Amino acid sequence: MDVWGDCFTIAKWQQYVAETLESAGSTPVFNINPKDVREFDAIFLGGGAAGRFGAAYLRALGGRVLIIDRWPFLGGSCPHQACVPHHLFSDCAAQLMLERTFSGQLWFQQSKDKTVSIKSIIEFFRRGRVGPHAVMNYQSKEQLGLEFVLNAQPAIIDVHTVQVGDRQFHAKNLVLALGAKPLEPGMPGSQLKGVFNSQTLVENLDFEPGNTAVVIGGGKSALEYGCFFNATGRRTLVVARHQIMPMLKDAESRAYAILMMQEQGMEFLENAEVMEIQGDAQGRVRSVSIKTSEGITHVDTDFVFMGLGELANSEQITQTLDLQKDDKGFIKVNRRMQTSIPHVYAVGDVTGPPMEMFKARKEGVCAAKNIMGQTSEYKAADYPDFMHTHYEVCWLGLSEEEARQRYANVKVMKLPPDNPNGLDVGLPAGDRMMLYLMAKPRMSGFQKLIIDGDTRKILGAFHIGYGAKDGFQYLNYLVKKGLTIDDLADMDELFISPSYFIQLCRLRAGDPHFNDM
Ligand code: COM
Repeated sequence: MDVWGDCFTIAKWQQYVAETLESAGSTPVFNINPKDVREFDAIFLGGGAAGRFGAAYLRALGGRVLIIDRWPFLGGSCPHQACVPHHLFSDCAAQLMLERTFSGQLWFQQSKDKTVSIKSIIEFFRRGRVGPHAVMNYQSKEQLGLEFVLNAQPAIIDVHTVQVGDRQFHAKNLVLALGAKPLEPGMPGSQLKGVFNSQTLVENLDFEPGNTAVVIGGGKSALEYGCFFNATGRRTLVVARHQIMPMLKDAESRAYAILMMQEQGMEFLENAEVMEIQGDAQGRVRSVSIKTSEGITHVDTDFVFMGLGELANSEQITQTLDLQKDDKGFIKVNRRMQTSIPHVYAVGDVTGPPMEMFKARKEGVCAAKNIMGQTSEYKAADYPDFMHTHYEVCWLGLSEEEARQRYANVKVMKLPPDNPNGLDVGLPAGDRMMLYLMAKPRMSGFQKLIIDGDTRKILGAFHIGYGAKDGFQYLNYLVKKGLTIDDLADMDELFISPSYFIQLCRLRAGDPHFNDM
C-alpha cells in the first residue's frame, strides 16, 4: 500500500493499526516521496524512539531519510509493550494503593480484600494502545514529513542497500535502531504457559492469574511489575539473586522505598534463585522451586514474571554485517554512534543500557548530526532516574554515602526529619500525598537533599512519593550546571508541592554555615 499524498487522519491510522495488529497482516505500507530523486542520507532500521527522533532531526538538517519498521506504527516498543503499559500499570498500582489504604473511609468503597483482574487491565491496554500508535504515525507523516515503510521485514543486502519485498532502497548510511527484548533465562520450566516477561505479558496473557505472583529479578522491571501485581490484591514474591533495588544508592531512601513496598505486602527473597518452574499436565505453571541460604523452598503459583534485563535485537543484523558487539551482545558504538563498520551507526536500546527513552532519542539525534556532517558526541551519564513502586521514586546525583566519601563537609536536608515519631510526621506534603498526610502520615513520602557545605552546591536529591518526576528533569539539569542551596532558595515554589527542596533551602540559605535539617 502506498500512502504518500493521502492525508491519513489519526482516526484512520487508528483503524489501520488496530486491523493490522489484529489480522497479523503482512502487507507493507510505503510512504515514499516519488518526486524526491535524492539518494537517502540514511536508512534507519527501526522507528522507535531512537529511529524516529534521529530521522526527524536528520530531515530537519536538510537530509533525506527513510525509516523502515517491522510494526505497522512508529514509536517502537514504548507505546506497544514497554513505557506506556508500564505507566498504565503504575497508575493502577498508585490508585489501588490509595483505595486500599482508605477502604471504607470518606467516599472510598470497601476494597480491602478485593482482587482486581490483571487480564482485563491488559485487554484494556491492548485496545487503548492504538491511540498513541496512530498519533505517532500521523505526527511522523503529516507534521514531520518523514518517509517510511511500515509493517515490513527488511533484508540488508549490504551497508548501503536494504530490500523490502521486491523494492530496494539505497542510502549513504545505515542506522540500526532495532531495540531490545527481555532476556530469557532458560531455566527449567521457563517455557511453560504462565511464565511472562514485559512483552509477552501484554501480548499473550489469556487467563486470569491466581492469588500468587512470583517475580524473578530485583531491578526496575521486576519491582515495577511486581508492585502492580501486588496492588491488584495478589501475594507477590520477588526473588532476586542479589539485592533488590540496587540502583537506588542512598541507603535511607532505599530503606523507605522498601519499607513502603513491604507495608503493601510485597515479599522479597534476596540472594535467592528460582531453580525450576514446575508445570501441570496441560503445560501450565504449577509451582516454583527457590534456592535460598536456608535450602530449597516451593511456592504454588500459576503466574511467573521474569524481569531480568534485556538483550539486543541484533541477531539477524549481525548475520549479515560483521559488527563488533560487547560481551552482552549489544552493538558497540563510539560517542558518535558509529559502529565498527564505516557508514553503519547504531542507536537506542540495541547499543545497551541505560534502556531509557531520553538516551535512545539523544543517540538518534547524535547519529543524525554526524551523518549530516556535524561533529556530535553523546554518552548517557549523570542523568536523573526513577522507578515506580506503588509510588514514584526519583533520584539524581550522589547518595549521602557517596557524597561523604568524596566531600568533607556534607550537609543533608530531609523530610520527615529525624524525630522520635519516626516516619509518622506527614511530611513531605505535596501533589497526591495530601490524603496520606492527613490520615496515614508515614505514607506521605520521603525526600532528601545532599549538599556540599563548602561550595553550597547540590550533590544529590531523592524523592519517594508523587509529583516530583517532572521537577527532577529540570533539577538534574540545574545541578549539573552547579546549582547551589542559595539558587534553589531563590526559586518560586508552587505551594503546596514537594517543591523540590526550595522551602528547605530557603530556611537555611541565609546561614553561612548551615546545618543539617
Ligand atoms: C514515544 C515513542 S511513546 S517516540 O519516542 O515518540 O517515538
